[in-house]
Amino acid sequence: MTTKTKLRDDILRHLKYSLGKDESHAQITDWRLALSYAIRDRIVDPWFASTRATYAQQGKRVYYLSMEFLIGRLLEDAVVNLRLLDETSEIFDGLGLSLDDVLGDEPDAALGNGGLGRLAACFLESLSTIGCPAYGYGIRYEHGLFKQSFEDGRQIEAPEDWLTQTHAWEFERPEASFSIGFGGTVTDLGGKTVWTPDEAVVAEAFDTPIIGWDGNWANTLRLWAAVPEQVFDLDRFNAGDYYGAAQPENTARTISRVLYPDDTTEEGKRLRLKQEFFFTAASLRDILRRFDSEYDDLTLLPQKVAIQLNDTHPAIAGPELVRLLVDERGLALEQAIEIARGCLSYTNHTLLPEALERWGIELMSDLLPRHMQLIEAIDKAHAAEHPDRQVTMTDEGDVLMGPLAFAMAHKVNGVSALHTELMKETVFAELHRLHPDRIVNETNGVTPRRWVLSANPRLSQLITQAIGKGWVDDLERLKKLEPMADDRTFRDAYAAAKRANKADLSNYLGERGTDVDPDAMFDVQIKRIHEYKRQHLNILETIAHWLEIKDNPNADWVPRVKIFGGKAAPGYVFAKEIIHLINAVADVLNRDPQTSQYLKVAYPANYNVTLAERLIPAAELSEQISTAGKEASGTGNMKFALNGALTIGTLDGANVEIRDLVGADNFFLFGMTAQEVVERREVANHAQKAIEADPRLKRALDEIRKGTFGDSFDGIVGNISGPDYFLVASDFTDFYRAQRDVEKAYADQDDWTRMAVLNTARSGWFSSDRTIRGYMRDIWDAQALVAG
Ligand code: F58
Repeated sequence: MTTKTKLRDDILRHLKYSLGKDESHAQITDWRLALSYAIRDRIVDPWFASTRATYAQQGKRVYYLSMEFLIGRLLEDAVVNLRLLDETSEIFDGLGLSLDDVLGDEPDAALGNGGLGRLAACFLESLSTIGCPAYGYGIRYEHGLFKQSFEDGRQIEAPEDWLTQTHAWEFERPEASFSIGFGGTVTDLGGKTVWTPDEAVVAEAFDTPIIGWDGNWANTLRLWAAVPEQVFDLDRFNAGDYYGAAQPENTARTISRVLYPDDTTEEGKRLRLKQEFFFTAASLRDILRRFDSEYDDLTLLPQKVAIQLNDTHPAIAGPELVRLLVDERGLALEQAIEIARGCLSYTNHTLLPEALERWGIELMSDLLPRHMQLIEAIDKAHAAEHPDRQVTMTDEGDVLMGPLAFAMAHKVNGVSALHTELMKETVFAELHRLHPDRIVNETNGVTPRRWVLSANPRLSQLITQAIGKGWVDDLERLKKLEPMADDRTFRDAYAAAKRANKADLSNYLGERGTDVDPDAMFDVQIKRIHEYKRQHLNILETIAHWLEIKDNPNADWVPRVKIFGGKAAPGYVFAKEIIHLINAVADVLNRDPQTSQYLKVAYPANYNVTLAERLIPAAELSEQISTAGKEASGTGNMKFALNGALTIGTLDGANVEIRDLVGADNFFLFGMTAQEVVERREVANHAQKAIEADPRLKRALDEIRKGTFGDSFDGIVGNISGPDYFLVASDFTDFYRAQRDVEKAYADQDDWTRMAVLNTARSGWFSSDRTIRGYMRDIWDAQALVAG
């Protein structure tokens, strides 16, 4: 039987026997689930083989602890990695259905906010592609990141409900469950410390296999759901208290109910800390259980177990692992700290002071009394080792999770070269002085399977025709495309692929109410809405440019579509005002008969992984315009460069490395450096000075102020003209200049394509396979295995 016939039979069998549907009654969701089960069946054997190989070879396991895994849709990924895309597509053609419709039916699993969560998802896929034995550990949120819509241009949030549909990929593991305690008291029983929590919930495991490229290896994403210890209080129910009877269930389930949309809100701090401890504690117990099944010497732990903390959200792992080793296994404190540190390492993703986690000592002592004691003990041990130290793990009534994570990790990494250097100079300056070998850099990467091969089939086909298929798991082979930048035929084919992607996107945007010309330049800024990412700089420049066109509507302007995508944290008022402004500007510009042929603004709602997969292949200009020193790395910037968009950007995060690799001539640089940013802030009235020096900027601000866009947007205008911490005004003039350089370059379409080809050819280093190999070598000391 051919691969295709067998797959077709399996799909039909699942439709009938797993879903209880016949072909004539099957809905698109039934087909999608039938395909998912048939594909999942093909993952199980390599999955088991991977586990067997790990046990047989006693390999070191990597555990990636993350509050977020922004995995998006999984079906296409699995089909592509099993190399079954053509067969699957033919099968559905034969059934009179479109595979795109079937794949498009899958909910986008948004168990993350942005870059940090998406990075974790790319890492899981790369770990499997490489064959590094690994588990991802996180929370099985019932509701992922909120759904965004716009009403009168303003963001409206609605709950996300991906789990209301059958989630085809997971296996429930009721046998793998742990009771996780909170609160209570700590007592000393004859020299033995005993923590007696006064509340407990059960962490129940759900496993999703993640298959690597070519289907050779699969790792597990294990997500914990919170369930009550006692499902139901029968006594209360019988006494007529029906609501109260369900209370234990409600209280427990709250812990895994929602993903925190950000940390800008004060409320729910206690719940957030509970979530962090819940999944961290369950994961550590699971890790030790697995270790115990193979080894009986705890000193081997650092040789066999690497635990990566994705930001400080799981940083309670330090004290919790020490607690497990001291209180439950009887190790001495010093030895426990040493073993824990040998296993743990920590990735920092931000230098923004407001995003560095701190927990009130009162809250910590109340919720995790034993851990608070151990944090103090860890702090004391650190002080004893370094008597001259200033840094402490607590400050002004708070526990500082950054220093705690640092102290309990054998390696601490930043996510781009610049960010890592700034970590050493700023937030971790003193800890770096005390531990000069601890901080290392691992520049982020993205998986080429999702972000090129699946998302951009036209480009992928062209690349494969030109250099063979090997690039998919050896992305630096894209270098071989470099000479083709000078080959007219190749450039034409490359430009045709981009044009077709743009046509697809313009249909998509048209169906959502914004008609755009597929021959205009597609200029894209997609990411969370944040002041430091400066979407307001971008829209301000758009207004200034619009006014310029209006002054001279018959000139030869380069047509452009400004595309925005992104969500604002529900409690982040300023970011929401930015969204409102962008939509208000879109409203005016798109209807302006004088200018709309040259300049349009599109802001499709509910930006998510799936929408990114649509936008990036069609983009020609990638906006990476954060205030220098603020964006730790960025990963969208890498996806754009690989897909042949040219970057307009500041020297921030990984932009620096992108520019170094693609070449300064193929990158539109503007703005102050991180150092200049710091100096500029010291200049009195810097914003006013910048505004006075640039009539275009002044005019754009006046235009907003006078109500052209409906509202006067006092918050934004007032901020840019006043404190302007993120230096929108001071970077405006150079940004405007760089945008005009972009237009000049775009006017020569053929040369633009040449630069785009060079961007693709020179960005192979940004594969997350390279990043993961870096972690394996520098941090985990882990080896890839081969499944038998
Ligand atoms: C991002 N952080 C960085 N945090 O901003 C970005 O530069 C980097 O490329 C990426 O991590 C991966 O290293 C980020 O996404 C969050 O989403 C926080 C999660 C917890 C709540 C606050 C936001």
